[in-house]
Amino acid sequence: MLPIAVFAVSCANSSRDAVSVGKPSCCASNAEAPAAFTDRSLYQLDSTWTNDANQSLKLGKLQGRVQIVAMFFASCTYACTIIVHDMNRIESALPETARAKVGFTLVTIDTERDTPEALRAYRAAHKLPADRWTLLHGTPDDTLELAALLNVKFKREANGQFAHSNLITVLNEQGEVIHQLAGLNQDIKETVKLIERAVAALRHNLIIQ
Ligand SMILES: [Cu+2]
Repeated sequence: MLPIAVFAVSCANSSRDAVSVGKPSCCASNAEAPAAFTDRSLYQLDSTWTNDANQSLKLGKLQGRVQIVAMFFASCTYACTIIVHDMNRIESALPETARAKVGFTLVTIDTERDTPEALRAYRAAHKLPADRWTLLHGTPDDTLELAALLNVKFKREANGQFAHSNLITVLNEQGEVIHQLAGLNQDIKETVKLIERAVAALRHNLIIQ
């Protein structure tokens, strides 16, 4: 039952998009696309991001852990607070051994106001541990590209807020989408189970495909 659900979500939500944006393996230049990533991997993206410690990194840096990813903006007064709270609930629900192999990544859609400094303040305000949580800022184009791959839609409104999808995405060790939790305040049981399975696969060096 469970694996089928995983595959269905993966196919429906991201694999096609990932293939269309990622470089086809036939044409990938060795210098640009790390051979280790599959063509469904978000880690193929060449975009450079800045974290809240002002360091530049590629998404491939997130490889090696199961990653729980959401797009958000720091001044959101409603939904993003709940998205982060839902991610906190997932974090708390994981057994300690699994938690150490899971990362949580927030990527801002507010490229103008959410500077690395603003993200640093957000981390402090929400007490997000530095060893597990990554907060990223990118260029508007790179942010749009990642949003498209994650199936996140967003639109800036006149009051400076954003209307946006409420989605939490689970990436396996290779950066492939294996699950998405849509909505706010959802039941996280199934998501936690899937993360634990992905962590178990990681521990035994297997790749979920
Ligand atoms: Cu929001």
